[in-house]
Amino acid sequence: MGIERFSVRMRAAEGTSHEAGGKHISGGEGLCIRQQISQKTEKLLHKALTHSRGKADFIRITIEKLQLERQQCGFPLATYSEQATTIEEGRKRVTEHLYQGNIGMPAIQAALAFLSSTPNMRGAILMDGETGERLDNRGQKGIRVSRMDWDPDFYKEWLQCHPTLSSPRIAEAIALATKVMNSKDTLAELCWSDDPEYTTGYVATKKGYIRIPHLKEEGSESGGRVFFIQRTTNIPNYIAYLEREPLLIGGEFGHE
Ligand code: WAQ
Ligand code: MG
Repeated sequence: MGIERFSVRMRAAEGTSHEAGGKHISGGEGLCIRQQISQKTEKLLHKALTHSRGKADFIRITIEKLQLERQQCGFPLATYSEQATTIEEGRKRVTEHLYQGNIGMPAIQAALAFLSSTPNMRGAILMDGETGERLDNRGQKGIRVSRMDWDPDFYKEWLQCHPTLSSPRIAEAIALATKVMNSKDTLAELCWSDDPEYTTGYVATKKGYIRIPHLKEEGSESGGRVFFIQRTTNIPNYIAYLEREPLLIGGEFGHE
């Protein structure tokens, strides 16, 4: 009758809370069994307290029990790594992959321009995959994808096949992109970090998770996530899926 997991999530801001206009520092989400709640919480707190974007003055941690169904377990996206040596080249790769993924040129340009000029987003924006029009009205809060994680044993097995990809940041990004691409409403995703030192980003399409280096200048705090969708998507349902529906990568059901 389903499997029990706890959703543990964190968001941190500098100055004051996000709601009161503080600067977004860091966020994180995970799923774990009851016995690992303290450990998971400690990891997220450490992430918030040692972040390159600044000093966290407000930290919110939420811990909540979930029951997962069989269909809420799944496999991660296939992963590819592209080469690029300059920002121009990196963004050219982005454009090619999104275009091959049926995203229109106006939307690709709008997404690149958005991520280049947005230093304080805490979630993702929804964009019309053809015209580039923003389709959510969440402002800087955006939409925070939540309640997804790797099963720890499955992750260890996966790492043996992907030894060069062993960082929590990459694991978190693949989990998020897998959940986003699991919705039939998502056409593609573009992401790069808002952390000043991390300039590799990715495109997720039906093909998989494609890592691309040099998507922004080192030192820039501009970054975020754009989910490309069809204009006809039922937005409230789509947001409810992203924010609330759990996804456990691997796990008891992943091995069947
Ligand atoms: N849901 C929606 N948007 C989010 C979430 C989330 N759970 N987490 C982060 N974002 C948005 C938000 O606007 C952040 O400012 C932005 O994404 C960047 O988040 O393969 O580290 O955690 O080498 O800084 C991708 C490449 C790294 C990894 C992305 O993003 C690789 C990264 P960060
Ligand atoms: Mg960040």
